[in-house]
Amino acid sequence: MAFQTSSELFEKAKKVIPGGVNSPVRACRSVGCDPVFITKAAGATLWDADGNEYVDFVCSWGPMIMGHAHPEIVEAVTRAAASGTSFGAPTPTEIDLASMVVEALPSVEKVRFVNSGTEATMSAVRLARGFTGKKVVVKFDGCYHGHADSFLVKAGSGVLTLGIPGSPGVPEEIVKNTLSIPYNNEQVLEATLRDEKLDIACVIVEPVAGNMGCVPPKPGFLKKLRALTAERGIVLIFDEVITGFRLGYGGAQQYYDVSPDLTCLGKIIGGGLPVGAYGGKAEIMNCIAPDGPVYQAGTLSGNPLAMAAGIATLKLLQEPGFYDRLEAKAAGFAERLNEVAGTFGIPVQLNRVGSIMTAFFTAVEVTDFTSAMLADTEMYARHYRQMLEGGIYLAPSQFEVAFISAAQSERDLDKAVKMTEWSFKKLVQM
Ligand code: KE4
Repeated sequence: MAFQTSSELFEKAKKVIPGGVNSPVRACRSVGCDPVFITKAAGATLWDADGNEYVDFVCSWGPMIMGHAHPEIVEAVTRAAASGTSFGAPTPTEIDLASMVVEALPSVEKVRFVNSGTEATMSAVRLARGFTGKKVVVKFDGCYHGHADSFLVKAGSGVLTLGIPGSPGVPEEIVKNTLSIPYNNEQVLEATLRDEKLDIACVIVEPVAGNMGCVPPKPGFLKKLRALTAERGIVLIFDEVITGFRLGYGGAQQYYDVSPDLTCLGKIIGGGLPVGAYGGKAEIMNCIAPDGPVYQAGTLSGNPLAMAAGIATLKLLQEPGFYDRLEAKAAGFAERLNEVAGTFGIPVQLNRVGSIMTAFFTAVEVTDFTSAMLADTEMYARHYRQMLEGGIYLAPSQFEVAFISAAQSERDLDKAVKMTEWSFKKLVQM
């Protein structure tokens, strides 16, 4: 195919794909520019159709914790492909990855693979409703659990970024059973979960919110949530699609020492291929077909390529000291960003948990959806465009996170700090 620039490709894409993208946030609408089309990636580097090079902090929204085209992951997928890509039948590798997940997460006795985080959370909620015989799902304002109907109520990520109130196409009858309450608010949490009039099946939470930007749980919030849900046999679902194998090999549930009833996974466990998973107590998981009556299925669930990529990735994450090194790298980088912001007097709240972080352009501490919404999205958009120009690839939304991966070198981080200085200097001059 003849050489085509990103803008030529975008024009072509828009003719055959809605918005020219296969996921809304990629359209860069909230940061006031057109997307670049990526043609190649290796390690922490992305190349676009115009030949520009970027240091990647999006990491495909989380999966690429080992960086792009990691040789051991590529080799595992290539080898698997040579033996066939999908059989629609059980394979040994599904047991291998399932066993690794069960071993990593003590709260997970059984796990079912699906093909996306959305499928994982959608299935976990259906399972919780089936297991309890109850209807109401409690979520938190600004948290995003994928695009299943029940979740598109005050959701985060693209829904928040694009300012879509919820979503047309989701009937009132569906969303009336979804109750969204403020994140990090123990008073409202207690009043809601103790309200006997509410027929609550489950609470689903991002143990670290990553879809209104990075918002850590306040000390004690998750433990309070665990205690209140246990009181009434409400199923507690940790949506660890971002935090799973990201905050540590045991995810957020190990990091905060809180044990949910069900866990949803995605992103990292697929090593860049389409995988989601939901798992938890055998007592609950045994309600899933074919053992139980709650139905869930998938043509490509557990397919050999995705399993091979996931197994190779988790093996690399088991390397002794991996997360300590990632934490040190992320902490050092965050400290340097804070210094730069202080130098230019730009109001920035840098929220970080492990290798997940967000720089909110606001002077107000960001602890929930309401405070996140005070961030200056225009200033973020200018910063985004300037950093892109400077060869740094950030999330095209103030309400997403940046990821530190094993692949970013000190040189890459130095460049990112230098470009941040350059961008902030331009911001204060405007
Ligand atoms: P997917 O269906 O996109 O694989 O996963 C949905 C999902 C579920 N739970 C959490 C906590 C998530 O963050 C996500 C998806 N994350 C977004 C970005 N924050 C994916 C990017 C996109 O939508 O293009």
